[in-house]
Amino acid sequence: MSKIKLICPEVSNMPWQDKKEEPVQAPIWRYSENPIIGRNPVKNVARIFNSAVIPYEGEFIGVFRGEQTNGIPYIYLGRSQDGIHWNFDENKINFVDEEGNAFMPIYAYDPRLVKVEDTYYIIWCQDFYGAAIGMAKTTDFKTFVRVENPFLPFNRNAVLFPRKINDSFMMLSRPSDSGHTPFGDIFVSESKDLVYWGKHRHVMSRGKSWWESLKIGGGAAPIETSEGWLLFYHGVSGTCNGYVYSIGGAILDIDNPSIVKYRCENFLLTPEEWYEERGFVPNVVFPCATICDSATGRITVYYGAADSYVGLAFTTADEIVAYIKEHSAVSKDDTEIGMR
Ligand code: BMA
Repeated sequence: MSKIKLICPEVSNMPWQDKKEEPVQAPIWRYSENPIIGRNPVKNVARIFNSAVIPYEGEFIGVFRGEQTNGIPYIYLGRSQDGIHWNFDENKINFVDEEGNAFMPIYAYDPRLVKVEDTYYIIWCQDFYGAAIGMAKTTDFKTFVRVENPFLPFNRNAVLFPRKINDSFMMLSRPSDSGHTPFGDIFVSESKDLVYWGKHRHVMSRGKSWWESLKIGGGAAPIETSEGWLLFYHGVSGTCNGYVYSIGGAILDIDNPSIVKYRCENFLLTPEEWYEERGFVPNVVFPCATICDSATGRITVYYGAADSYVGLAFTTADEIVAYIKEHSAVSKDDTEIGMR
């Protein structure tokens, strides 16, 4: 039994591999068979990465960033019995408007998939006179209805919380510019109806640690735990040879997630393996989803690698929370409510 409680369903068939004996820097270890999705996984799709999955009807379903052979990213649906081996639809997801008319974005990337109450929400980056956040909902993974774009441009990185907080939907996002933004902090916004978003609060600044000193962005949907919201996010370092993306961890206040309780000054995962260091964009690990099992406290992280592959990494609630607390370094910017 884990000491730290995960407040989520039991998922006894989630992908899992025990920790190996050799020392790892942090309490999170890679799947030995990574990457789980290789090149050219679907007709007309050269690479799948930065993708999100969720348990569904005893199996797993996911929304995948598919880089088409014309170079334009779209979102593809995939299904899996074990969360490791995936079958993808050959056609990209067809989004419709409330009336059922086709309503496709020009491009779509970095999807997150979050269940709130009985509805599944997809949140991604798309064109809205510049890079901005798109959102759609589904209850059956057959019809995908786009809802209002939550934010003005520019913003390329958003993820919903898996439940309402104080009766409001909550969304993390990272306002940006239209390019490969050389700055960026995480903010949280709330909405009663998923149409009007407001009460914007600052959550975390880019870090003092050099691995996250350029910008940060929300990664997987926050995980509800007995210590607060466990957030796996990405942090970027701007080296003389380009950006390096690592995975970081923080714990946000359960009732007011603009307050950071603990923030790990060390990265949890940084590019080390060939599939993370070598690819379309080298040196990228980019988390977009987790699967958790409340019975065991196990957590599996899905991350994009080098903008080319999908990898898995594992941890437990006890190990990750203890590590984040042990190495926590929060600044005033993180610990205040974030209102000016
Ligand atoms: C970011 C996003 C991610 C990508 C990363 C590294 O700006 O576009 O999709 O993984 O850059 O290229």
